[in-house]
Amino acid sequence: MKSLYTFLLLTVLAIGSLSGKEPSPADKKATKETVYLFRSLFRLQNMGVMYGHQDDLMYGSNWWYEKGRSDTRDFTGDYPAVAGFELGHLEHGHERSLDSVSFAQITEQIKAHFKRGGVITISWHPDNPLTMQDPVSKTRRQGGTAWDVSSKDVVASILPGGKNYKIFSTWLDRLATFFIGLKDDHGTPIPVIFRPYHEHSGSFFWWGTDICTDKEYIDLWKYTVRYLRDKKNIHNILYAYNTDWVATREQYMRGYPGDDIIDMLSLDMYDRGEKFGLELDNALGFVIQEAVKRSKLTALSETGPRRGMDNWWSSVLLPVVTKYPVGYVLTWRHSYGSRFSMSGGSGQPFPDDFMNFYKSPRTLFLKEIQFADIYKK
Ligand code: BMA
Repeated sequence: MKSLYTFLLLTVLAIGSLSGKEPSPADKKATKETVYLFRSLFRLQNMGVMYGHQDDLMYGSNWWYEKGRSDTRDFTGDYPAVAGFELGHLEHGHERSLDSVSFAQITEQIKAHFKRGGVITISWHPDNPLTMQDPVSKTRRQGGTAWDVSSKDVVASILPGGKNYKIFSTWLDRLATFFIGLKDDHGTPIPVIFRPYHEHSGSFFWWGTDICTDKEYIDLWKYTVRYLRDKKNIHNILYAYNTDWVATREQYMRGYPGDDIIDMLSLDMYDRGEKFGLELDNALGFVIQEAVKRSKLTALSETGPRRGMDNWWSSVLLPVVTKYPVGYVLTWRHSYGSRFSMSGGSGQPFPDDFMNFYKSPRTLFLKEIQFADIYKK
């Protein structure tokens, strides 16, 4: 069943690449491979939904960095199509992330996943550049971190003219160095999807909706993209706009930085109860419609199962995400040492029902997208 589907997929992809009317990344100077990635993803999102997993290549709840290992592959026999990585604490020039993952090893795994023809997505939970300087706030829970929402002045303070402008520019310099370092063995820059300042509709990060004004949020985005793209000449990044739970289109679009900045419209929604299916359906409805209208990519960039539910993957997630052209759905990290894995503590990295999701002809894992040669056509 899956191979017939793959054949059809390839046929449609081939027709798509001949039609000549294809959408392009916001960055007019995007590298050839980045343009191909954008177009491949654009076509693939009509074919099926890719599976993505955060830190899949770095660790699982009971193993730590074994090159080539992956919870998804251990369980299904295939890697996820999309591999997620996190850059929090790279801004300080540290060797390891806020989750203790080595940035050198992240770079290594990004190269490996690119070589296999997989998609790479990157999140960033930067510390709070304002409150981290205050010794008193550092004593509070989450003080000085991305989750420190004790001051509403932080975004204004890092924009041009603000007192933390210099510090934040240094942080962006470090990000730039990291992105520039993402090259394959031939020196080709590796395209990545970067999703900073995520879950803007919530107010649990210092860039959240009640912590800064919409204008400040938009300015932060514009400043960041122009810094990396125009000042640092980095052209291997696709930028993803993202919110947490939203009920209306207006709520979703609040703070949207513009079509000249953004390549992907994405949504994060975790299952917290029975209404999830309907709420996700509603939100994806307008998010996808906006994306299609603007010729942008789409993703359910973070989601996770309802506690105690055995058949969540096949009965809740799959029916909704296959109703719309959703590019990928990503579930979050299996944090090392945690007693409860996604399968509720059974010792497996996923519940049995994950196999139904994997086997569906509408889901795409690495082998299926390898056929599409996403960086070459
Ligand atoms: C969060 C949690 C944190 C983690 C952060 C960045 O949602 O998983 O434990 O530090 O993501 O990966």
